[in-house]
Order: sequence, then structure tokens, then C-alpha cells
Amino acid sequence: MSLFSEAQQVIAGGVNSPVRAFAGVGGDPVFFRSATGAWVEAEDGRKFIDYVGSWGPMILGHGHPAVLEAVTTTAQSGLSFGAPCVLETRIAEKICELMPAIEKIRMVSSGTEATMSAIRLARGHTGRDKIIKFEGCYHGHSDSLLIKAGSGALTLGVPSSPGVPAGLAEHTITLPFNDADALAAVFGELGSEIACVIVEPIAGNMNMVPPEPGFHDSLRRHCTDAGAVLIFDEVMTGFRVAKGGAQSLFGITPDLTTLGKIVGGGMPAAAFGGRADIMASLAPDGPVYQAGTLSGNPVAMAAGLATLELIDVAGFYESLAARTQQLVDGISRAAADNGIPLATECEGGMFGLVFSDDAVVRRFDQVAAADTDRFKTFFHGMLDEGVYLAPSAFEAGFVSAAHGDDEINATIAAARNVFANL
Ligand code: HOZ
Repeated sequence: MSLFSEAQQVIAGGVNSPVRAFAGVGGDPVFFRSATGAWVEAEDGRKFIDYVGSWGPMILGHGHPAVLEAVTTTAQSGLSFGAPCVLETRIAEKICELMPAIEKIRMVSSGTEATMSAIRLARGHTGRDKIIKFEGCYHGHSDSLLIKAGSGALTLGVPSSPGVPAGLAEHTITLPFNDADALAAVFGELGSEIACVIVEPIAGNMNMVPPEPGFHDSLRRHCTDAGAVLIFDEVMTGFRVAKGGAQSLFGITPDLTTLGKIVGGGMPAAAFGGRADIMASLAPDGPVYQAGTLSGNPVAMAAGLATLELIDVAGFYESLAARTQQLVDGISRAAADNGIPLATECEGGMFGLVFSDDAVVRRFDQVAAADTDRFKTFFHGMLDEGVYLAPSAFEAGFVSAAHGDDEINATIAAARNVFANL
């Protein structure tokens, strides 16, 4: 019996998170047994250059010695206290330093918890119910946010999940990403009822879709004018596209920011934070309740803090961005040489590849219209060549500091081989 069949006997769908099941590309998922640097190794011994990086956290590459040291040393002193520890304060200080819009923070255990809690806080703080999100953006799997969502919801064709009560869904207004006119119209009509706008500042769960120039400025302006809370969901982009996140690239100060992935350095940690006056509405200072047994877990804090210290060195992002650009340029050239239309994006250590006839992709409908069959063939071709990409046409890719010339060049050569037979 295959490992996947065994897993299917006891795990729903055989996986603990849907995109991993390969439903978006067909075939059985690869089971990993270890990972080092830019590489992952499967249970059957195959090795792959990894562009998933645990879906974003592994910006330093797998198994960075300083992160492992921090984790093992901390673990020796206790796996979990359920009480305050100094590491929580240290990582909070570091995050606030790297992202000055975060004046106060709260650590949680997953990106879903971070966004769910930020939404509740925004609602509790403003006393309003309505929220705005954008089509194809994914903010985790809590009820208010699983409406026209990206990532696995899109991959599996259930962007609006059954199980979300209609009475709750009616408070979520979903608008097209990058459509400033639609935003203005909704604020014109309902501005005083809107608790918050939540956005992935660079969408990364409908492949990678950057904002149009000025889009975030209009979000900021409308939220400020209407007294609504602007939430930048930087679970994916935080410390990934730039040291200060996407907000530093676009010069926007959100009211709240959600973080995950890199902030846990590969351990389950995430966070939300922002304006001190809003965060003061959170229990125990204020009435909005949020809690978690493993929130601020010392081992996760140690991994996250070690990671944040290592990315905060001169030249880190310049070098990461150059590597990512080298990869994307090489793949782009290989596609063009073989007459294959491919729209590409990259920023910092994040990239996107969309098999679209449109050279520039800025809207969800463009991603939805892309050639997913071609992506499936490309994905499996790359897998056969020893390159592990996200098993869905709707996910972004990630390069780490451990990806060197050898890995990048081998990946470009692999893409060239695959494109020649597409
Ligand atoms: N939501 C993640 C991708 N954007 C997938 C998580 C996982 O399968 O681990």
C-alpha cells in the first residue's frame, strides 16, 4: 500500500491541509522525510530543489544551524509553559522594530488565528460588522474569510465553503482585487458600517498578483475617511518580500498587520498587531476576547526570533531578490524560447508563474482563465526533473537564502527541458 493510501485510511483526505493532496495537479503527494538548505528528500530517497519552503517560513533554507540551535536549546528548558516567558517579549520587540506600524502585538499559533483575531478585534473596536475582502485573496479558513477565497479553496473549486452560516457571510463584502472604483462605490454606500478591509498587499494565494500603483493608497484613504480598520495580511509577504514587509515597499501604514510563516521560523507561530489604541481593545486590557494555550510557545518564539535576527543583516534582501530575479528571468526566457506564454512576477524571495496569454496579470479573472492543464504538465515535468513546486496553479513560489547558483541554474535547465515538451 502506498504511503498516501495508508494516510487516507486514517487522515481525512490523507493530508492535514488540502493543497498538499495534489488535487490541483493529479497523482499522489510526495511524502518528505527530511530537508536541508534548498533541498527536500522524499521517503523513497528522491531529492528535490524546494520552492515551497513549507509554504513560506523557510526563508533561510531548511535546517539553518542557528535556528536549530535556538530550538534545541530552548526545548531543553521546557516545551511549553502556558505562562509568560522572556522570549515572547524579545520577539515582540524585534517585530515592532522591523515593522514600525506594529506598536503592540499578540502572538498566536497560525495565520488563520491571526487573521480571525484581527477581524474580531476590528469589529469589536469599531462596533461594526461588515468587512471587505478581495476575490482570490486568502486569509486562512475562518468563517468570515472563506468567501471567494484563494489558495486551497480555489484549487479545490470551493472558494466559498459550505459550513459558513449565511448570516455571517452576508457581512463579508468581496470585491475584485485591484479595483479601486468598486472600493470607492462600496465605501460611498456603506462606509460608516465597515469595520475593516483586509487585503494581501501582494496577493499570493491566487498565484502572485501585485497591486496596481495607487491601489493601497486608496484603501488607506477610504479606511481613514470612514473610520474603518485597514488590515494588511502579511502572513505570506511579511519578511518575505522585504525586511519591513509589503507595507514598507508601498509606503503604507496599516492599522493592523497579520503575520505568520517566517515569524515562526518553521515552528507554529503567527501574530497580529498594530496601532496601540486598537490593540488596547484586546483582553485583558479591553473587552475583545482572544486566547491560546500555545500562544507565545517558547520553542516557536526561539525559532522565530533566531530567523528574524538572521534576516536583519545588511544585503540579505538584495541577495535574495537577485536570486529570485535570476530564477524568474531564466524560466521566462526558457518559456519564450519555446513559444510558451508565461506571465511572471517576483518580489524579494517570492515569485509567481502564470500560464496566461496576458503578459501582465493583475486581476483574479486573469488568473482564473490561465491554462491550468499546462500548469499540471509543467508541475509533473519539473517534479520528474527534481524540482518541487507548489502543487497548485494558484500558489506563489518561494526562494530561500540557501538557493545558490547551482540550484537556480539547475531549475532553469529543468524548466527548459520541460517547456521543450509541453
Ligand atoms: N494555505 C497554504 C498555501 N497558501 C497551504 C498550507 C499547507 O498545505 O501547508
